[in-house]
Amino acid sequence: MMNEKIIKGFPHVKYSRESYSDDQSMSKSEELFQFLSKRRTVRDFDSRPIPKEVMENIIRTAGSAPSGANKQPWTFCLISDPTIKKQIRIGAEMEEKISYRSRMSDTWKEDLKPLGTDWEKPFLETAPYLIVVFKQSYGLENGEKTQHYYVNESVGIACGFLISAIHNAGLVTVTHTPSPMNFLSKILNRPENEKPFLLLPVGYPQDETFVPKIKRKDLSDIMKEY
Ligand code: IYR
Repeated sequence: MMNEKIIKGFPHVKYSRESYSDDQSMSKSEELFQFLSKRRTVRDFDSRPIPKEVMENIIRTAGSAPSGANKQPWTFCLISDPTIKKQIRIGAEMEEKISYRSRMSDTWKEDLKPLGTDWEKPFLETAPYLIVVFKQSYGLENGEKTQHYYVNESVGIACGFLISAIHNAGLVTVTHTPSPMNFLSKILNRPENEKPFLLLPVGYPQDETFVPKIKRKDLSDIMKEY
């Protein structure tokens, strides 16, 4: 069996995949749609701990996303230390307080009203884990700068994988974007090539959690066929 070969001078491995009939494909696609449709952004967390192995698998899944020239320009900081969580909460709430008071427009605040958000972020301490995703604007290999490509697109796609993996493990999250986010680089002591991208608390939802009654757009509104 030839599972490996050299193509244009570079090693390749045989691509293997599950193969499905149209009927199987139909039910697989329907099942994933139904499953991912149940995902909701949750802001009320229980402090019940999560095995670290679960978090490692979730981050491995995010790391399997496609990226520009396969540079994998991301770092996922996994935080469970209560002292660091507290520092992050203080930093985030400091920025959020200013944002809600003076940086965000009236229209923006009006748009957020159905979601019931405000500057207070208790979930940053309640959730057993925080994941801070950093994008690597460029690489640093033995002190040498290397080029990265389509960094925002790549890290955004990886975050999609991450959020799906969190949902798949029966956990919840909220994509929190305190702005500006540079306080996270300082607290986590990240190198200069990394910029904070997204902050996700991860945990179980509180018992009896309510989420906003909002709707997703219909297929006809998001898909245009040619
Ligand atoms: N970053 C703030 C505000 C906020 C902005 C958007 I756009 C949201 O969809 C939700 C919140 C916060 O996290 O509260």
